[in-house]
Amino acid sequence: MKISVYHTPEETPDQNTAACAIAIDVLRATTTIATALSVGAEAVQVFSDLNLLNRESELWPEAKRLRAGERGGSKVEGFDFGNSPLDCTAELMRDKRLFISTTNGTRALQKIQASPTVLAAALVNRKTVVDYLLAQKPETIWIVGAGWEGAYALEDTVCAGAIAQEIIDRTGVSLADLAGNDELVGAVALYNGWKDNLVGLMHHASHGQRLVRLNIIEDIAYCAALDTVDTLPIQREIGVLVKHEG
Ligand code: 3SL
Repeated sequence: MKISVYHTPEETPDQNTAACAIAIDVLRATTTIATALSVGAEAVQVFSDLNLLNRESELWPEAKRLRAGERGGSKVEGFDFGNSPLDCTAELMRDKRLFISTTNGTRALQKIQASPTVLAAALVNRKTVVDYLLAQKPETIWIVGAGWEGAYALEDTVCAGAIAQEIIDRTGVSLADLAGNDELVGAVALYNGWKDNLVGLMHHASHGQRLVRLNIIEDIAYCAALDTVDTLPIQREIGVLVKHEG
């Protein structure tokens, strides 16, 4: 098993050679997707384009759909939700399809959607991701951070490191054997430096600071928690993620 980390969709090679590709947007898209599926959403369908989301979701029965749209951290006017995992209650989500478009996270998922296996990871569901990887043992794994508009994001890298460190702890594989590129080594070092203060790291992150400016504080603590959501989103068809039933 070799893991390579790409910090942004832009850095990710166009020629996809990974057996398993994992998108991470800790703040907040992949945290929201995992949470929505954990409380009973039927599926989450991702779009980078808001107009396309509107057109596709119109084809779905009204009582069975919800629309989430986020740009720049804020809810897009006319949508049911922005991108807060705390809005994902069982009462609202059960048996609904969540159509979602966010600034960066849904783009990361689209970048890797041609992979044989596509997963969505966050700190909250780190353990379910590692359980899956250890059971399936894909030979090459790409972890793709959503970043922010093409730039590096601390919170996505720390999550990549958390996944890799858990694999090292549970299997005894060496970092040298696991690392597919230098970015993975850096991600593990970042995680080990901050694992006892992940909330603190979120506040150093530029997107964490953006959310604070928007007064979105509770989401940061929720997104920084490790292993609190027992759900692995896996792509069932292009752009459609469902809960993996292990
Ligand atoms: O960039 C994204 O995709 C979002 O997750 C950003 S936000 O956390 O909703 O502001």
